[in-house]
Amino acid sequence: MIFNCLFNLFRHNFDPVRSPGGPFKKEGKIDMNSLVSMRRDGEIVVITVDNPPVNALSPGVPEGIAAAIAEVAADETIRGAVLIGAGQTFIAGADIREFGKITSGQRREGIDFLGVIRSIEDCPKPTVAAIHGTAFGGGLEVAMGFHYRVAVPSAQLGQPEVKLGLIPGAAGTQRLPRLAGVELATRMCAEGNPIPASEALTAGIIDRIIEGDLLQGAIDFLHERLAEGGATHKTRERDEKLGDEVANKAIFDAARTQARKAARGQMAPLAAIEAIEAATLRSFDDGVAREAELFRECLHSDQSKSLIHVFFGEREVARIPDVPKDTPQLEIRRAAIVGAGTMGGGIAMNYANAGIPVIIRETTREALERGMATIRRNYENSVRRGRFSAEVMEKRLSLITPQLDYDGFEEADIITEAVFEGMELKKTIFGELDQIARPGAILASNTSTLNIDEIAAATSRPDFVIGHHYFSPANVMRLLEIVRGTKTNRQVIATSMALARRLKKVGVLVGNCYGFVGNRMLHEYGREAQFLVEEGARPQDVDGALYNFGMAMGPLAVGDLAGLDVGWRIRKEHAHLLVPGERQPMIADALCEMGRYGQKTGAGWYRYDADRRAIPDPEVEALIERLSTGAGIARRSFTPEEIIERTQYALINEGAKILEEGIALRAVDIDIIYLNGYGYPSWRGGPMWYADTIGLRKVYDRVCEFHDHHGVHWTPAPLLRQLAEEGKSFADYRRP
Ligand code: 3H9
Repeated sequence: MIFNCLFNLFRHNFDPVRSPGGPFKKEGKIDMNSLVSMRRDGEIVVITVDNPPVNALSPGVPEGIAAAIAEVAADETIRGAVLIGAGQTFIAGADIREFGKITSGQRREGIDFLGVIRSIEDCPKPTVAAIHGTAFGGGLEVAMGFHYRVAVPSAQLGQPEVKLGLIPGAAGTQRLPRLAGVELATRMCAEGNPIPASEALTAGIIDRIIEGDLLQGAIDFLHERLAEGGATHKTRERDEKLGDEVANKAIFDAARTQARKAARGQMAPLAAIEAIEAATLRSFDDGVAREAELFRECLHSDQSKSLIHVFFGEREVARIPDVPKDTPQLEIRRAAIVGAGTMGGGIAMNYANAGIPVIIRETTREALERGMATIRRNYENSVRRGRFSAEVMEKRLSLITPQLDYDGFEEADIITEAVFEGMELKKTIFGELDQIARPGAILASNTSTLNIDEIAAATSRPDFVIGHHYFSPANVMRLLEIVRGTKTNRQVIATSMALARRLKKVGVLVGNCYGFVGNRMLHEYGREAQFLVEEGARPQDVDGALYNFGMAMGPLAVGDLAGLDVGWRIRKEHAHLLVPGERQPMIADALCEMGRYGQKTGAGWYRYDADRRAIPDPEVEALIERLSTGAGIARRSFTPEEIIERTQYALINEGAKILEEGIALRAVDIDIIYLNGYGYPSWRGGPMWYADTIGLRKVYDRVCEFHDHHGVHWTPAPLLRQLAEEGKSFADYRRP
């Protein structure tokens, strides 16, 4: 059944005459259907796609375009056509929601994209695609079927399918190299990043940049072509840019090496390269057939389903049931930060990058100068890597005012505290801020674990206190965990979510508990990694298994990077919360007692060479063996699968508790946190989605086995048990 749908998706025999609805006239324009219309402009017609918000190729759009083109071909009084998108954009691609319907078998009829585009290309009269906003994915593929393309200077063109675990599936891998050449097409399809109109012009993807009115410019361009004889260039018949085998081999080899590094573990980038390689080695039709096979493999993969889940998840997290979109927001024009350490400096850079002036305060001149020097060094590195100019750097630096006092804090619309993770210190600072800040200013804490209500209680305005938990390095990591206190005002939440977008972050709202969502789960994950080491796995076995699973780094190596002393200090502060008799890991504290804090001291779980490469250390292995044997722990070796189950299921079990308690609004919120803050592989969709792909029954059964074997810290989450018994998934779950 599914195969049939996909077969339909790629069949070549599209018949526009049979497209649904049939055209009808309305006020001088002909509606091909409700999504595509056509109007006369003298001897030419303008075809408009109007499918808000992004003119995706939902069912009806391709059919409508093809029906309009059929009309152009058949009507002797029409000499050519322009296609344009209504609203903010040209066509941003296939309708991503349709893919899930196909793979789940919900939709039987596929859209014949290939046939539609071929019918456009075969139109005997010249056609022009007029591009503004984005021509992405299927949108660019449709445009490449037109005989000419023009665009406004701000337009972006791209084949971003790999970001959804797919490859172009409407002959994009076959037409793009014919227009842009093999190297650029390979880069665009394998990496998925868009290019601006100027680059598209140089590469030959578009024929002209239109300054001013796009539609008029496109109509003028069409008239010029008609005056020259009205040639109809078919992209599929061009081969002058397909290169030679030797040069192409070097391009594909380099692209494969890059894809294996930059998109480790992902199949789509390699499939995209293979499809373009087919374009260079086979006929157009055979290349299209190979593209279709590869597209189908990608479409049905767990990787694509996961990445599509991530695409919609990143948008879903912005929806907060009791903070509707129209909640009034506070204006953020000026910011201030307490603390110029690693976090404070990174946060200040975020504000400056967004053009918001920010004051940064430290208590000693030495710490302030050190903080500013780090900020400058980070910016200089970006300039060196060509990310922006020295002028931009100076502009951003000029927005950051370093100082030793609270002068000017009374004018700030938001003040973020980013000091040492200690409750007493934070309470003192919030007490001071309460005296200084103007009424209506947001007071945010960058705490990574502490009780936001207790911090808020140190002020007379707990409704204006909120957690803004940034991730290190704060100027790079996309996640902002926004922690809602019991009394936090809805306007403060709405403003924080909007601010996250302005700072180019993904804001995820979470509830208040120790460690919130991310670090509370991390605690279980990191602890299990250490237990595995105590039970006989070597640090490199644990880190290696998780790296191969797709994590950016293994948990022990992350500890070394972040500094083992950070966790050590937090554990000491919270020692009173430990449950007597519950097993606690021993090794990290022992390493700290030896002065092995991680990379910063040249040694932690590993030894580090001058290039910061981790080297397994026999001294650590001896320490582990001595302490674990001394504690009576039986030691054995572990397979990578066991390591993954123990660590991932620890994350998932805690995630289920967090979900049931309402600390996270939805399972997808947890996924987005892990993907953007903890180096979780996007193609696995996040820990909760990963659990769904395994099946909650299996996860629950293993958690029960671990509980029997390892004790109370593996107590199964009631929600995990409930969903497993009901045969449901985390994605289905909505809190009553
Ligand atoms: C493809 O084309 C395959 C082909 O080769 C054909 C194969 C046969 N479909 O991001 P925003 C929704 S694969 C459905 O917030 P922005 C989005 O969910 C596709 N819905 O706006 C959101 O909904 P809501 C290749 C889509 O201005 C709303 O539109 N194309 C699609 O920040 C606004 O989106 C892509 O991968 C879609 N294609 O950014 C492009 N696109 O309001 C993916 C968006 O309910 N899209 N929506 O939350 C984007 O990159 C950005 O959305 C875009 C606009 C840059 C276009």
